[in-house]
Amino acid sequence: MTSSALNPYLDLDPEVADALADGRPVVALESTIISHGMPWPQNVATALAVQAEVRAAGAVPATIAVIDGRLKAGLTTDQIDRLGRAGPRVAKASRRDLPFLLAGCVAPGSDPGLGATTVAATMIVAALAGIRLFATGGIGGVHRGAATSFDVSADLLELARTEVAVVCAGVKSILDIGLTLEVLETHGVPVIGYQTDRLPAFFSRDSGFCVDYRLDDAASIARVMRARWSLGAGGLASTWAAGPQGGLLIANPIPVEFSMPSALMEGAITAALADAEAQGVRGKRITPFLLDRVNALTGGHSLAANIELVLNNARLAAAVAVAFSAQG
Ligand code: PSU
Ligand code: MN
Repeated sequence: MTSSALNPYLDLDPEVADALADGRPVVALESTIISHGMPWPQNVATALAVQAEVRAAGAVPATIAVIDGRLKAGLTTDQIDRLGRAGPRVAKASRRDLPFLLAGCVAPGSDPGLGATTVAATMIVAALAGIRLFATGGIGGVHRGAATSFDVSADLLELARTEVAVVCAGVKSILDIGLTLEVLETHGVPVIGYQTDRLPAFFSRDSGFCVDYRLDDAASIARVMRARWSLGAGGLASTWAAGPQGGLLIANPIPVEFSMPSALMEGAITAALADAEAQGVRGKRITPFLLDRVNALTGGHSLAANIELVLNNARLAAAVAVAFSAQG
């Protein structure tokens, strides 16, 4: 690990540091999906396979987490194994949790020093490191019933402020997809459909909602990223648009051969939501709870689909990172 001059709490893996210094493509990967999004041992196998997929597509993977109280961009296989085996004992770390973990505080019921970064926290660390592309499965969003629960994921606010492009498989219908799109619009976050006019819904290729723009190739997405981030550069624009421009959401539909019937998933999601309600699950526990219940209720079929869509997103993120570097 190379302690980074960029931030006193950040360690860059040497391979990641070299690639960034040379302007070569790097793709950030999150770790909540490892500790809280999938069961062991599939979580570790998937995390390693996703890294391999990024490499095969010509970019360097940088899996992000908090290890022993340090922000890491690029993990060893042993560190990924630790995050996977400890599972829910790893603190789920979003924006608000990072300061505690870095200051050595231990969350109740959690292993000391370890943090599995959500989309929001992974974006923060990627931006600190200078990584522009990030591949995940699904983002957090506006929960169903948010009108009374106020449960809106910090992922959406991070997309509004941090300059990282996030490749996902759309928005999972454990969330209110329409309200999630409204919040993204309010905060000026571009939503791109890769080779589709429709926002995908994670396990299925069509949520019934449209995206802002359909783009059919990686180079076009990279050009939109450059244009977005040029708007914060100052000059005349500084009176109204200077400063960080926020991220972009790139929605990549699950390959058709792995997609799941919406009706089947909808049944499992409705049952999972009812279980959460009955057990009074709220706050940061609700997303991992729902993911776990949906997996259990679909007999592992959804896990297989989840793995495939993450691999697919890693490939697209790497292709966009390659195009982005080539345009630099
Ligand atoms: N949705 C998934 N899989 C996941 C997550 C969401 O299909 O693993 C994780 C991501 O790390 C995301 C986080 O950033 O859950 C959102 O949590 P919350 O809703 O508490 O913000
Ligand atoms: Mn929440």
